[in-house]
Amino acid sequence: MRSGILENYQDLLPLNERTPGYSLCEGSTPLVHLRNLSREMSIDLNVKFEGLNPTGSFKDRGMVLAVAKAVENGARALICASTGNTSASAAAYAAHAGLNCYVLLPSGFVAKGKLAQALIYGAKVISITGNFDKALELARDASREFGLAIVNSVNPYRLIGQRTASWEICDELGKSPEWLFIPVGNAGNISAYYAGFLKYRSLGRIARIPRLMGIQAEGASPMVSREMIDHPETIATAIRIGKPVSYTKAVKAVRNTEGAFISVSDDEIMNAQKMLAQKDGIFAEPASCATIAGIWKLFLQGDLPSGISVTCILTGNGLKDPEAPMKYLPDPVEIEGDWMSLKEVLNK
Ligand code: AN7
Repeated sequence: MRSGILENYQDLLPLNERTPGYSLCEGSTPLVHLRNLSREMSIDLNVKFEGLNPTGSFKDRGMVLAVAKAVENGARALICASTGNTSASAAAYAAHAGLNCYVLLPSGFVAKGKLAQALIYGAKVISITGNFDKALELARDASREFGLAIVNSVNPYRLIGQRTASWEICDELGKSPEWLFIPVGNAGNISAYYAGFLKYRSLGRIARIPRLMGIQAEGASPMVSREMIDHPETIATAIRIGKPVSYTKAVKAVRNTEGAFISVSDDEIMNAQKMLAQKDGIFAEPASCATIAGIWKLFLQGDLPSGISVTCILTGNGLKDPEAPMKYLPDPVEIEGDWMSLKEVLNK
């Protein structure tokens, strides 16, 4: 039977005999070689498709550990704020562990699939006016006042669990990639990858840490402008975040690896999403496609060295948010259901 990250990386995670061994078979996601985009940009481009985790995003890696540790420490209920994916994951693992779960969402800015997930897994969903940053502030207050275990990335176990993705990449490649592109919202995941690579280097499993390229949406790019933003805006709602909790850690991760923070426009993100799907057959959500937009942008500017090995983290599944691409994709061709009508279309 397949196992999850707690079993696969038990030696590198803070587990003990009282930690429940939860698993929805998270992790072990495929590293897919993009044959067409690799050729076009003259690089060796692999994507880590985190959208194939149990709830469709990378959040499951940190969540399984955070929930296991919460139960180990006697928690009865969880709380989180979310742009969507964290809430879907928290709700699923709460169900798995038999806990109640409260989620705070920015009203009107969570993709439909993610909202459906939080509801179907049985979380108490509370929609607030205001953005994610406000929701997180409220969730932290509620966690203190009501003794609820907070499972946002302010919970250290979340980022520790997320390190496992960096380890899987190195285990599979037998070394680290030269460059790594990753979308940045709350800046937790990029910090987790950095910590994961540092750990593997200290164990002698890799020689070098990749250059970390953090990609943000233009309207929500506090890491690029180096100042917090009160009103973040982007079609990539997953990363519609103005005040990243892990700001300082992320700055260090990028500085120490000679990487960079780059912003891309919503148009560039949506073009990249279509390009990834139509050239290489992978449907990732807009926030994830910010990475492809970032690589493409560097390529067009002539700033992407040819021949380098690049891994790109596709953090979430495109199916979570079909409405975003459907805003600009053409409607299907509608015909009468008869042979003559079909022939007419196929002859065109
Ligand atoms: C698909 O679910 O913050 O920089 O509340 O869903 O670690 O925040 C989601 C973030 C990238 C950014 N890609 O990661 C939430 C939430 C996807 C995401 C990010 C998110 P961080």
